[in-house]
Amino acid sequence: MELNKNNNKPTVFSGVQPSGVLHLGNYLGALAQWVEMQNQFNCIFCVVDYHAITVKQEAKNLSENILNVVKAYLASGINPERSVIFQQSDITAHTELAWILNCVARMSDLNKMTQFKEKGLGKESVGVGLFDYPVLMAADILLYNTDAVPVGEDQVQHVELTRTLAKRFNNEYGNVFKIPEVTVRKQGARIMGLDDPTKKMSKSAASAANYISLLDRPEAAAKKITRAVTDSGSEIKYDAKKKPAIANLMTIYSLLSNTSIKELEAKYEDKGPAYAKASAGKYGDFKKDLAGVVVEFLNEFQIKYNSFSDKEVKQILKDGAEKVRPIAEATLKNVKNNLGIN
Ligand code: ATP
Ligand code: LTN
Repeated sequence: MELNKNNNKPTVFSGVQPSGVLHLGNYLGALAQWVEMQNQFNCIFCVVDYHAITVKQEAKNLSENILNVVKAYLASGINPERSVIFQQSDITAHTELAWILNCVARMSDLNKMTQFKEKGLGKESVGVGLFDYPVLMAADILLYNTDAVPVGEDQVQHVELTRTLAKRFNNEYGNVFKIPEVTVRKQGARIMGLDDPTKKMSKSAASAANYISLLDRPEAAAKKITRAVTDSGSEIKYDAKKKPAIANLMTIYSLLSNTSIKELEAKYEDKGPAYAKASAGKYGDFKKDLAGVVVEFLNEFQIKYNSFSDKEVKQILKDGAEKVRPIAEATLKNVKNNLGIN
């Protein structure tokens, strides 16, 4: 990774919380996008452990989950020789800059965040950290002169807030921050729940039937596909409004098998009604094939995932922190200078 060399490549920064096992939505919306970006950009991928503790975590689970997120990055195809992987809490500049940005952010900025409204608002004991977490995310991004932030659709609003805070700081205290752009995939930016195609696939969903975990036993994942909610009719046609469940399954199928939606529609053109008649239920052929695609993907993913030792992963995190620390510290120094805190 040539972070310190002037190779003129734009910088990409993104992160995942070590708050549980990742699911297919995380992979298709975020990780798969990161893998594609590795050749063109200087990529920095963070394990955002301070974000995870905005919700109570068991200490033992958290330390395991930090290593497991790195294993998921590696199994997805992130190459530590090309991209930097590091742990947020290893670089103290993140929390320092977050405090400074807290003094730039307004309550009204944070009150607009829809994710907080969905996750926290109205609950009895919501931590201040959960409300404030987009500010820490802004600090993560702004420390590295980031050009692009590849995320799923649910994070777009947080990157917009990052842009607002960066511009406000630059205006009020002098130019320090680069203004980052958000990048979301055309397909896969919002994978929906298998049990409810109106809500995004989420590891915090009430039922495990909602998601396919990247560590689900492949046979169990196949069953989840078979049992996934479908729409009325039997046609395999992409229509996100009228047939949201089938559109979601088609998106998963298309991305995992590298087949276009059009090709899928053509492949299953005559199969729906025929299969329905054969009493295996509507969409039977399609779901069976999709289950096969998912099983193949998970088998491959899990072999890679299990091939990395904890020791190896810890070394990757240590090396990563050493590479990014000078960049973060230089930005923080500029920020403090402009504030008059030297
Ligand atoms: P969850 O709500 O599922 O617990 P999260 O959004 O808190 O998850 P993270 O692990 O922090 O999950 O998210 C990592 C990345 O995965 C982010 O870029 C996020 O936008 C993306 N992502 C999460 N869920 C989906 C989804 N259903 N479809 C596409 N991308 C997603
Ligand atoms: N908030 C994000 C995780 C996250 C992140 C970031 C993503 C924290 N810092 C910086 C991109 C860039 C989430 O919950 N998915």
